[in-house]
Amino acid sequence: MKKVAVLMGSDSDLPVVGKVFSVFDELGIPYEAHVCSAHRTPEEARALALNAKKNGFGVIIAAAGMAAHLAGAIAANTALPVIGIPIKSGGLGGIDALLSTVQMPSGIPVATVAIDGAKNAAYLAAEILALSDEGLYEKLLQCRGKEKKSVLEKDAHLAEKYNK
Ligand code: RP5
Repeated sequence: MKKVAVLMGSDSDLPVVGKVFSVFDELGIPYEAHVCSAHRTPEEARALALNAKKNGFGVIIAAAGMAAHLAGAIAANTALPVIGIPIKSGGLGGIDALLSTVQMPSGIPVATVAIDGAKNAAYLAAEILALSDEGLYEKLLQCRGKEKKSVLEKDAHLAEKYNK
């Protein structure tokens, strides 16, 4: 299976980005994590993107806050799918990062998840890898099944408590 590169603009993003690792560990998806910044380490970010395909990556996740250009800067240097996670940081509650990540010019897409939406970034990356991996696709269906079971249990619990 191809690996996922999980990039974050700062280690201060780790409390959110860590949720990606939990999902990947559960699904058995190989990944590498790096701190790299579009603004503070632009050469390193560019090199990671340029070399990602030959280094065995199939998808890149890029998380950043504030003027969040990391996902876009990565997408500018690779045609691998790039998923952006806008991180809530600074004074604008993540809206700044959301708009910076999502508003890409045509031809250079970044699939942007919700502010701090690390879990969905992980599941979307898994879905992309599952296009060529039936076993992973089955695992994703099982995850959906667990989500469904959990909601049905919560509904039953609520009904038992309130619906007299
Ligand atoms: C962004 O600036 C990072 O992704 C982080 O969300 C934010 C703040 O970074 P630090 O000042 O905490 O390193 O580039």
